[in-house]
Amino acid sequence: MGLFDKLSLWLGLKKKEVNVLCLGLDNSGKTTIINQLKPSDSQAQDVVPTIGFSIEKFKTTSLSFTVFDMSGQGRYRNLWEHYYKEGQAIIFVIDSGDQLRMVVAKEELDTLLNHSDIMHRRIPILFFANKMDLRDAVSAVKVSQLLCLESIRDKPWHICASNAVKGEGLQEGVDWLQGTMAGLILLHQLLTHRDSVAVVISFALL
Ligand SMILES: Nc1nc2c(ncn2[C@@H]2O[C@H](COP(=O)(O)OP(=O)(O)O)[C@@H](O)[C@H]2O)c(=O)[nH]1
Ligand SMILES: [Mg+2]
Repeated sequence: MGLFDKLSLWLGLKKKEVNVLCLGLDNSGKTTIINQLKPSDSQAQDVVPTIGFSIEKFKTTSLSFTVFDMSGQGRYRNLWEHYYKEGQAIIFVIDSGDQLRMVVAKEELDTLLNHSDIMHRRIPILFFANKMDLRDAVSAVKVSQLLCLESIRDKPWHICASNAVKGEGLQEGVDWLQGTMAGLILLHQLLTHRDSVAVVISFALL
């Protein structure tokens, strides 16, 4: 069973599908990460090649990943933006060894954060400072500084150093995403069932 299937089991999400957007520049390691997260016993993948830009879609039992390469595709942006509304969590992957393109990664992140379908939502963002094994790789703290992550105040976010080829660092990220999503789901349930929760608490206090 893969990491994300364990996560969905733990959350009791057997039937519900959670949409995770996996974003980042091309070559940052997104496909490698998603492959590592897939259940080891079901490597079936549904890759949808699209002329001009690429969207990969992977499905596990209850999680649906949509993967975009964000660079070099500005002119296709309006075609994939409509996936933003559906996303309930974001995994943003950075090539820590590619300092030259870190500026481009920051621009893409800023564009994403300022998008009307993302801006006002408390959608959790997990950053992978990937390719930590490369000699030129900068630390996760440095990546966080270069991307100005401290300025993200209205969304839960977390950054993990990772080596996707070896699968290192991925579990830590998944653990964080698991905890954060569970907290958000609980909060949502508490708010939507406010009245019944109040009744239960009143009875408990009697
Ligand atoms: N050294 C190293 N190479 C990696 C790592 N993650 C991915 N790669 C390699 O980087 C290249 C691009 O990876 P890929 O997953 O296709 O990137 P994508 O374009 O973001 O989907 C491939 O050759 C991967 O094997 C990593 O953590 N360390
Ligand atoms: Mg890819």
